[in-house]
Amino acid sequence: MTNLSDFVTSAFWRVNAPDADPAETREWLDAFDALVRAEGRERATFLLRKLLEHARVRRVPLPPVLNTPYKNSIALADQPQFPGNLELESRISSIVRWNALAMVVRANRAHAELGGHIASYASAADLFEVGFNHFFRAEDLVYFQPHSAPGVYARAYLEGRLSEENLSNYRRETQGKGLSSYCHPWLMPEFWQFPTGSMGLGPLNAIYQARFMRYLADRKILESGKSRKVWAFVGDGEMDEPESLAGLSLASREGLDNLIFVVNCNLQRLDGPVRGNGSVVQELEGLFAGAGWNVLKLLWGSDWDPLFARDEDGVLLKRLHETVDGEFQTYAATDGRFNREHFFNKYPELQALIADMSDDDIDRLKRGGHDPLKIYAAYHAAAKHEGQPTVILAQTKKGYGMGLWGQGKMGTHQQKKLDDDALKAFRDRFALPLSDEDASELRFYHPGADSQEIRYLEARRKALGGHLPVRKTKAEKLEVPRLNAPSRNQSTTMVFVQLLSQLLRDPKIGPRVVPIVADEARTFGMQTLFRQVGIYSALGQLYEPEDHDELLYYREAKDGQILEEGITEAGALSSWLAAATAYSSHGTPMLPFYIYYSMFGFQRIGDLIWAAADSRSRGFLVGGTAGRTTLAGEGLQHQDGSSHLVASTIPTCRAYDPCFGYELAAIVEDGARRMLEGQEDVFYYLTAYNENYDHAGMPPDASEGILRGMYSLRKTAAAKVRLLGSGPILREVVAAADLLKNDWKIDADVWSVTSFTELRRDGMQAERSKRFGGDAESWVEKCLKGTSGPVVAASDYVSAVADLIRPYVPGKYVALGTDGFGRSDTRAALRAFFEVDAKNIAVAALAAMDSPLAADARARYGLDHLGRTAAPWKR
Ligand SMILES: Cc1ncc(C[n+]2csc(CCOP(=O)(O)OP(=O)(O)O)c2C)c(N)n1
Repeated sequence: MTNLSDFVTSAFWRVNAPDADPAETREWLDAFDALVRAEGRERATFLLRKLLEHARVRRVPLPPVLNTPYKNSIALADQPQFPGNLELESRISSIVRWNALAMVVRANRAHAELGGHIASYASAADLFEVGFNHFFRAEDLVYFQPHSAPGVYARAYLEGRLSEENLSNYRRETQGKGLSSYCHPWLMPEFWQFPTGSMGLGPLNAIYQARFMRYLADRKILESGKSRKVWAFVGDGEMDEPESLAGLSLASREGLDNLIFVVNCNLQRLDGPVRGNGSVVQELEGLFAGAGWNVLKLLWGSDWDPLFARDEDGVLLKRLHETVDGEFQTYAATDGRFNREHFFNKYPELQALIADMSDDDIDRLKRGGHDPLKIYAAYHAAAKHEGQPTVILAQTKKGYGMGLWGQGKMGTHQQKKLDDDALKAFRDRFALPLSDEDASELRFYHPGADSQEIRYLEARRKALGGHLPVRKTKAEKLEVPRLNAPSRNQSTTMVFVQLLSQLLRDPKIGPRVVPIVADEARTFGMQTLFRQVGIYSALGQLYEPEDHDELLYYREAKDGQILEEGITEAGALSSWLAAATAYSSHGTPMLPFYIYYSMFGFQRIGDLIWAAADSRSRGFLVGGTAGRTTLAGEGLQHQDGSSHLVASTIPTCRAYDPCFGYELAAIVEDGARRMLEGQEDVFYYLTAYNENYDHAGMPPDASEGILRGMYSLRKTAAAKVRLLGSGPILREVVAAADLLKNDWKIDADVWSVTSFTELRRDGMQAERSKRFGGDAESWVEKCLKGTSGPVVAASDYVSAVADLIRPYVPGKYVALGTDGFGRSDTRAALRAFFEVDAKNIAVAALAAMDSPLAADARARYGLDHLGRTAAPWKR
């Protein structure tokens, strides 16, 4: 049994086996060098490829080719001149570091419950600063690591964009002058652009954002779509999120050279090392390279250059390769002496390499992500790189500069309290002009508007076009056309597709409509759009589609309008988010419609939808094949009975469950108007079903009720019971009213409920108004006023959806729904099973009236056995 270090060493030697004939190797290498010198790198790459192909033919096993040595990708000789003032930049970065730290420690001294992070920004500070001073143009889009937000605030404070009062109210937002914990556009709408607080969403969104910029450029909607960059700062621990990885191949497939990832490889996450027993940098290199990215390793600072230059026999590299991340973390947490003894003294050759260095010199050896010269070189190469997205794997130390109190310490992620000694040590480490008292009182430091530092920083930002992050809240208004509701026998999904076609044909709004699908366009009968507006493809269509001789063939085009994302709901939603916030990110309002299997929306990618709400998205989500009984055959994992419940929890989501085409038309028109004309930060969730039926014309005076959530469909003075229904179950409700009338001579009023969730919000608002002395009446109360009898409601969703309005319903209220697991059967059988068909609703109405006829009805409709069986949600 080998021990761990042997294992790692043997893994290293598998790749770096001993050389059996060094002289022969030398000859080959010399020949290769001569080739590069004489004919250039391109030719060398060509020959290498030929050699690899040949080796394959000869069945010679190939070495792993996706990993390069554990050193910087950019050689010293290729490093560009650093154009800034290093000394000044270092002073600025020290001040930002201090203020960021002071902000967090101050908040926690006053209120220990507030939380916050110091160590993450401490590791990322130089990565951010070089970006701010040299690369982030005002029009670029930057996704920041969320828990590094204090650093971004601290910089904005120097820029005069945030006040001392703001900084003093970090994580205290309810009074209006505080700062958000993380990057939340909802809470700081003029500052943060992209919410990244939920790990993994930032990297995924950044990829689709970069792709959407290409889409806008290729469709000639956005001129600058090609030149602007998207930067995403990502944690190495964060790369474990499936979402972080989900879009990598799309980014390279689409050749997104407007996209730069900077993975902050401080080798630690919250609990401990990201890959204690391995190397996260090497793992990520293989992963990104395999996905087709340009990978730049930024591992070592300038003071390592002479060491590598002298490392002729490769012993330094060998030592680096055999060191696992868990050990690198210990080296970060310890001093020069420890590093000398444990890292360098392992081999005599290595010991010799650092013979002239003191322990302090060793202590000062920087990792690449803390050296502005190396960072500049990597960013410069990334920004120039063409044809591929770039990832920079930047090695840093977590808690950099926090000394004994935090640097490389296992628990450093959570460290938010520092004693006076730690504060003074930090001050000294970064040479901050603060007295002992300033340090222990955690005073913020601003060198003054006229100081060299601020003048420099402002000049840099001016040269790059202005401050960042800045979020725009408004865009041009677009006029929305009137929509006509189709009335023939069809499903609401087909009605929706026709409404979408009307919008697409509108000369003003048409080009701004973005239809998005995740490989379900045919499911929703949207294939007509393939031909009408085309599917976006950066490459156009390089093949003759199989169905080219058909009228509605599968048409891909450079200026295609549909985003056909393939089977990735997370990707499609990210595209939707990019389009739904284009009014802010690009000043170009778009109108995205993402239509998907409703079960795979809120349930599967609910957190992305939550982030979209935080982003102040404007657009439509359309949950197709909706309902637990209307999608008949598909069964348990496909039938959605809960999305409306989740939708109700998202403050900016207006969710509707319409039954008739005219309802859908009114809702889409109103929604588009609110978003494009009224510039309201709302998005709509609509459920669309695939049951065909006739769509009657709109009753007079229904329009207000359709939008507010309910309106009267059938009313008689003699009514003894009031029935409410939504989606296609409204038709069961109408049928139940007929049964009550025909079989039991009982009149019933019928109400179409387009949105239980909007009714609930309105009810809550009225209730609150009353609590504070007002006299508002809820829409439910207004509608039901002057009618009598119990109220019975039913939908194709769990009963909790209809139950949302219980507090506002006068008298007895019975909420029916489709609780339980879905299953496959015919619609009629499923509705009987879930007890939401006409017969069950009629029986529920009679029972709610305490009528003796209920028993007769159960017998007549054959429902008596139900009393002896378990409820649907238990079966
Ligand atoms: C989806 C999600 N899960 C968990 C968290 C909690 N969390 C915040 S930061 C963090 C660790 C981050 O580590 P890493 O990505 O390596 O970044 P670092 O702080 O080390 O730069 C965790 C677990 C979160 N914000 N989002």
